[in-house]
Amino acid sequence: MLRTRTRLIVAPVAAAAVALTLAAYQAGATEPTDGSSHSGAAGAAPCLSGLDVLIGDLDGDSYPDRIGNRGLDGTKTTVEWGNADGSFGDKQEINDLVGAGNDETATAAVADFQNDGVLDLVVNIVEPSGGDDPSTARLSEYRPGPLKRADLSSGETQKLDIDKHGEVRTLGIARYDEPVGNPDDFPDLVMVNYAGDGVLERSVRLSQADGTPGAFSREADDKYGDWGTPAEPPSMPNDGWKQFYEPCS
Ligand SMILES: [Ca+2]
Ligand SMILES: [Ca+2]
Ligand SMILES: [Ca+2]
Repeated sequence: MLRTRTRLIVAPVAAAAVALTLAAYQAGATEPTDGSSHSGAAGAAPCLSGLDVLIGDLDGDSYPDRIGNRGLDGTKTTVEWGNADGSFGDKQEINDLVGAGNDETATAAVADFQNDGVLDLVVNIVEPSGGDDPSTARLSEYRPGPLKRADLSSGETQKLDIDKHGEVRTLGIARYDEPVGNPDDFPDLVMVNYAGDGVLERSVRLSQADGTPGAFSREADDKYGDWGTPAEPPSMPNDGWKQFYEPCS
């Protein structure tokens, strides 16, 4: 009789243990298989490997990817997709990934703009004019991650006006105090545009309340903008990543 009672008690406990294990497994296995939807489960926070390489998940598969930014001006961005074993795939140029034409230049800024644990992309594609007048960008977009590996597209792409006052030459992130209200922890955008007639302008786009890059603001540009010439260009902050991310341990 005692033995039977024991078995009756043990059985539900064992079933509960199995259920708990399954729930824990399911909670950890939330990464999407096609990289096209938000995982909801953030991987490790992005971190810096040296000055010009950011390690973080860009496609939402939970494995860290390697984003290169040689020169820290957004003109030589590269992506190496991370594998499950911690290794990285071949280095791919931003121009190829976003489908820029032979005569076009893709400029990019990668950061976790809304701090949800997945990296996001700001990209501008323009065919440089080479003349006195600036060209109009073919595309200026904010692409919240996760991004598709094939073409860095996002399911939530938004148009940006970063080409509003000229041709984007360099692009990056920076931390600016908000001109009105409190400073926030969302990366801001900074760029140097060719405005025409030999004038280069540094312009900024401050983050909005949800982290999305905002629109052009005269007030912000009066405070943080600058201008110069190709011979004496306005300075471009190059410590944006350092302002937001710690070195990888
Ligand atoms: Ca990844
Ligand atoms: Ca993000
Ligand atoms: Ca900000």
